[in-house]
Amino acid sequence: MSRDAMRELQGEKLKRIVRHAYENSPFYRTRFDEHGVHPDDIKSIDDITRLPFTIKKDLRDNYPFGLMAVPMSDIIRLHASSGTTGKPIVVGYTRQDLDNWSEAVARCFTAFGLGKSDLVQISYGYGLFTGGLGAHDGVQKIGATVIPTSSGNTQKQIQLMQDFGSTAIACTPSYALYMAETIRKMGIDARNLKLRIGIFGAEPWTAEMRRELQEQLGIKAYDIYGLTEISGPGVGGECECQNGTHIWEDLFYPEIIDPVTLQPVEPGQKGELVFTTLDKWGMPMIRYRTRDLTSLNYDICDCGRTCVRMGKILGRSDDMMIIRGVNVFPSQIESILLEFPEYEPYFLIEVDRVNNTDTFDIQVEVKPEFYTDQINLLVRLRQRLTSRIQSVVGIQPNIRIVQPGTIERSTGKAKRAIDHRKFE
Ligand code: DLL
Repeated sequence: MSRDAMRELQGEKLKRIVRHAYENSPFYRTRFDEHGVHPDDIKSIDDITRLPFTIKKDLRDNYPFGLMAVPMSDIIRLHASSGTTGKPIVVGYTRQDLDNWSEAVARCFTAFGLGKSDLVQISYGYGLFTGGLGAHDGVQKIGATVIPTSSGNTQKQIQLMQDFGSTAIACTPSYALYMAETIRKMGIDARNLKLRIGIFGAEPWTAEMRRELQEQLGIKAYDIYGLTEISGPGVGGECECQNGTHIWEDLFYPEIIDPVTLQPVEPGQKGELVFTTLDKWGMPMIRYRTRDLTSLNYDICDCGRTCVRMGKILGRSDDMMIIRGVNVFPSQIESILLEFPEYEPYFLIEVDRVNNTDTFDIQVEVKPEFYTDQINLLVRLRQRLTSRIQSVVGIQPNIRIVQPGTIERSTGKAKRAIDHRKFE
């Protein structure tokens, strides 16, 4: 679709959804009235900037069903996300919403090269988390075979993967890493499995992690992005070019804003991603601030798809830690660690404040073949990692090398950092 035709379509859809939200959700009506904007003011997609933002706190304050814009009898499924603090946020879907969501996921899977003859093992958690059921519906939509294993029970999963001949695996990248490790421990050669495609998302992962997973599992690893508030997985996905994540912008309209001024940034610049759901009726989200930091690229992709591409998620603004005044993202540590063949890709950052100074500890594991009782070798290895992190991040960490297997393996979203500091 040409850019002009897409903007035309987005404008038409925006007008409909804004009117629906205003007329059926007391939350949006009050919010729009307070902001002095009325559905009649929305004439094209350019008018979106006249609308107020919605934030996670709005969902928490209106827990559980306060943002629904249809009678509860039209809601046929609920999902929720617990987040790190406080009450969960709850989302509700009409039948149409579920259809649109599975359409989005199906587009991702098609772009990954999956089809009817694939057997897709879903190792995202099933339940209130959107990963399991969201991916499940997408697999069924493209007519592939779904293997709904959910997460956990790793050895049994791998046994099934071998017995059934799963050709694709959908899980978090950190769980995929743990699976690869378990496959090795079980004495299985990953190259003898039928796996060819990995469908990884729900947490940030770096280019280095992609290389590692592709190598260890003998697959092509694709990124799939999404969030509960906007539907779940499949808001966007990569294509065969693996040069950005296509956002299905006829369903989810993306903007990038400066998180401080809240103004749109120049095209191509980094900032906070904001979404408006153009075709979600149970619980529309208008200009929802995701907290995810990334950029958008409107150049047409070599694959021929015209939908905008999003860069890798650098992290959530919530994940960013300010340590001794310096911004630190766990993904920076992941990239650096993976440059070293001696280290496992597992780590845990711990930050605290002692005598008014921030401490910055990182636990890392050395691969069993490099783990030695020769202290001087480990000390040298530790020094190399310390100075590499210091040169990239700008502050010196205290590296602790721990025994292989010590750092907790994750079957869902990995916990990569703990901040013990108390902020009043
Ligand atoms: O994680 C939905 C999902 C499930 C996406 C399975 C992909 C695969 P939430 O639990 O609400 O929903 O978390 C959403 O996770 O705002 C990002 O910060 C992060 N996230 C999701 N996908 C990616 C990705 C699901 N591909 C939050 N890369 C989002 C980086 C991601 N971060």
